[in-house]
Amino acid sequence: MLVNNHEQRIKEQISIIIPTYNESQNIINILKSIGSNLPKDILTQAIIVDDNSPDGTGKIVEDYLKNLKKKADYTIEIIHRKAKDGLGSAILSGIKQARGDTIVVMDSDFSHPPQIIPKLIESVKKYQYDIAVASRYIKGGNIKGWTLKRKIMSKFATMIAKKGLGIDAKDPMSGFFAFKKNIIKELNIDAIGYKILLEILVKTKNVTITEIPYTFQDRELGSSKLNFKTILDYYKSVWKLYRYGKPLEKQEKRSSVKFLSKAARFYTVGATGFVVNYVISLLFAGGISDMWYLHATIIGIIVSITSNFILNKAWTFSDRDFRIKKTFSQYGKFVMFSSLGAFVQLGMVYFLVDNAEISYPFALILAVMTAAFGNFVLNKKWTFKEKLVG
Ligand SMILES: Nc1nc2c(ncn2[C@@H]2O[C@H](COP(=O)(O)OP(=O)(O)O)[C@@H](O)[C@H]2O)c(=O)[nH]1
Ligand SMILES: [Mg+2]
Repeated sequence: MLVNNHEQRIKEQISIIIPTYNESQNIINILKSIGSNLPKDILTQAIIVDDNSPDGTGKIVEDYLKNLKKKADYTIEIIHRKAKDGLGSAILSGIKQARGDTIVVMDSDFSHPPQIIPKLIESVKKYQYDIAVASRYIKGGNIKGWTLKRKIMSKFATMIAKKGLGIDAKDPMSGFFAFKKNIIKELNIDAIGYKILLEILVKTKNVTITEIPYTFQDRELGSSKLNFKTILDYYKSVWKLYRYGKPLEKQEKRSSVKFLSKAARFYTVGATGFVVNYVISLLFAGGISDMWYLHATIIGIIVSITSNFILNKAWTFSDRDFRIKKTFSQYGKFVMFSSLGAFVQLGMVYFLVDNAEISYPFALILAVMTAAFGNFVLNKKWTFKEKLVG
C-alpha cells in the first residue's frame, strides 16, 4: 500500500528498507523517529518488509497508514511476505521494490539510531562513496546492552568474516548501512545469511567504502530473532562466500585453504589422540595388565601425545624427515606446546564460566577449540618451521 504520493511526486532518491518480524511495539515509533530525522531536501521512500508477524506488525502498519491525518514526511510502503523467510531475503525483497538510487538498510528495534541516517546518506550522495557502513567497531563506535557472550560471539563472527573473506571494513556484519543501488545491479545476491552486507562486500569489486561510528543500543522492546539456526546459516553463508567465484583447482592452491585443511587435519589427529588415550589407559588398567589406574592414565597420556606427534609430523605437516636428533627436538617442542595448551584451556574455561556466565559445555568447546588452534599455530611455526599461512 502507498500513502502520501504528493501529486505524483518526482521519483524518490532514497529508499529505506526496514525488515520486521514481531515488532508491534517498535514499528510505529521507529517510523516517526525516521521521519523526524530525514534530510528535508531529499525525497524518501520507506519500505517495511514484514514476514506475516504473528503479533500483527503488518496490520498495525496498515492501520497506521490508513489513519494518517497529516501526510507523512515521506512515502511509506509495506511488503507482506507469507512467512518468516529470513532477514537477508526480506531485505532483498525490499531492495527489489526500491525506487531510490540510494538504499538504506536498518533494523526496526531502535538498535540503529535514526539520527545516523543523514550521515549515511551524505556519505553516499555528497561524498560519493559506494557503500557507507554504520560501524560499531571503529573509533567512536560502541555497543550498549549486550551480554559479554553476545559481544564475544559478534567479535568472533566478525573476525572470521574479515580474515576468512579478506574484508577490510571493520564492521562487515553491520545491519545498518547505505549503498548506491547500481553497485549490485549485475550481481546475483543469494541472501542466505542474516548479513546481506557481507555478501555485498564480497561480491562487489572496486567499490569505495566508508564507515561511520555509532552506538548500537540493544532493543528495549520485543525480542531478538537471533537463534542457533541463524548462527549456523551465517557460517554456511561465509563458507559459500569463501568459495564464491574461485575455480576449484585454484582454490586448492590458495594458501588460506592449505592453512584450513592443515588445521582440519590437526583437529582430526587431536580426536584420534583422545581415542588412543582412552583405549590405552583401559588396556593397562585391566585389559593386559593390572596396573594402578593412575599409572595407566600416565601411559595413556604419553602414548597419545606420541601418536599425535607422529601423525601430525607425517600427515598434517607432511614432514617425512625422521632423523633422530631432529625428531626428538620436534617432539620436545610438541610436548611443551601441548602442556601450554592445557593451561590455556583451563584458564579460558574458568574465565568463560565464571566471568562471562557461559554454560560449561559451551565454554569447554570454545576453550578446547581455542587451545587446539593455539597449539596448531605454535607447532606449525616453531615445531615444523612452516610459514604461518600456507
Ligand atoms: N522480515 C523479517 N525481518 C526479520 C527477520 N529476522 C529478523 N528480522 C528483523 O530484523 C531486525 C534485526 O533482528 P533482531 O532480532 O533485532 O536481531 P539482533 O539485533 O541481531 O538481535 C529486526 O528489525 C527484526 O524485526 C525475518 O526473518 N524476516
Ligand atoms: Mg535487534
